[in-house]
Amino acid sequence: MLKPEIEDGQTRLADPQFRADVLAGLARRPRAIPARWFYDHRGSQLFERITELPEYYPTRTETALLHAMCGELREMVGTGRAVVEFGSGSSTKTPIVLECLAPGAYVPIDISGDFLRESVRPLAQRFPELLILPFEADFTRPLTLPRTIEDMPKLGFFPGSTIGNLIPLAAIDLLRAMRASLKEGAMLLIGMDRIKGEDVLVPAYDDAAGVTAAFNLNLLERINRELDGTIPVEAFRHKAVWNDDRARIEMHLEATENAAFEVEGRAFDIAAGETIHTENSHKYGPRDARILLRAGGWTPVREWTDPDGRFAVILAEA
Ligand code: AVJ
Repeated sequence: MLKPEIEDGQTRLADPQFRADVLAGLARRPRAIPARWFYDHRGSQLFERITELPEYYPTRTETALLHAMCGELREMVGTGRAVVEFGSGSSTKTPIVLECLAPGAYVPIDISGDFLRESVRPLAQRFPELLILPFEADFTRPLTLPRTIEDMPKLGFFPGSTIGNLIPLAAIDLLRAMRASLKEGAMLLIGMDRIKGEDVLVPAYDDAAGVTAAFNLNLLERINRELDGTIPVEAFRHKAVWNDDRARIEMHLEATENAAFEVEGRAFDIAAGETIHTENSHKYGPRDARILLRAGGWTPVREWTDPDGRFAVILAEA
């Protein structure tokens, strides 16, 4: 049954796709639930805290990079494009790019209308002259952008190495969908996390303060809250491992003892040592990143990295 949930003062129904993904994901072997379900209200707050952790280098590295590269970026991209951000634009990176490029319009695309409206408000205040056109849509499929920006060349913006959440097949599909949406003459500015030593990668996803553990475990709490679950959260522990063959960090929730529970009236058993796979974070070497972009229909034209080569921001054209 769908159950109304009280969250930040509003009554909601559990997302039917969340329900379907959780029930199917717990039933399959290996068990796996897509990472997109981390981001309920509490999960989004915990992710904010992750971006400020000393071990989590991606956000601060990319932010510094965007500041440092602004002059060169402006030269290559010009002013007057429509910046189309894939994701709600609630990050601190959005104003850096808007400040730098003085675009003709800004179009944040997100599947959650609530997140969109929340993120647009402070941007509208900070950039009163800017035409902001929030667009509620699923950007994993090609979409028709607002008529108002039809004649403006587009710059897609996809920061944060969010592309890394997808397996390469899905990443290529997404890049192609973006190309179809943005049309000819478009450019894309995308952040990708680089391959590096496990000594840096693993702590970034398993921090000393336990914030990433709480972020991962919150998924079980969300299932209990929204899907009438009885999962004993204390019987699970956060695990982050580097999968070298696939060049990705994997996050899992490992059962530390045998457990039996229900979700939406369905019974599940998990044995001690078994895991639920909750996230992939793929890392790309310089050539890997360029091949991925080309496979998705984009030609890399310029890239910027920090002095330690931890993170790359790549500019590509359609
Ligand atoms: C938002 C997908 C880029 O993979 O680094 C951070 C999510 N998960 N810590 C990442 C995340 C655990 C993050 N992305």
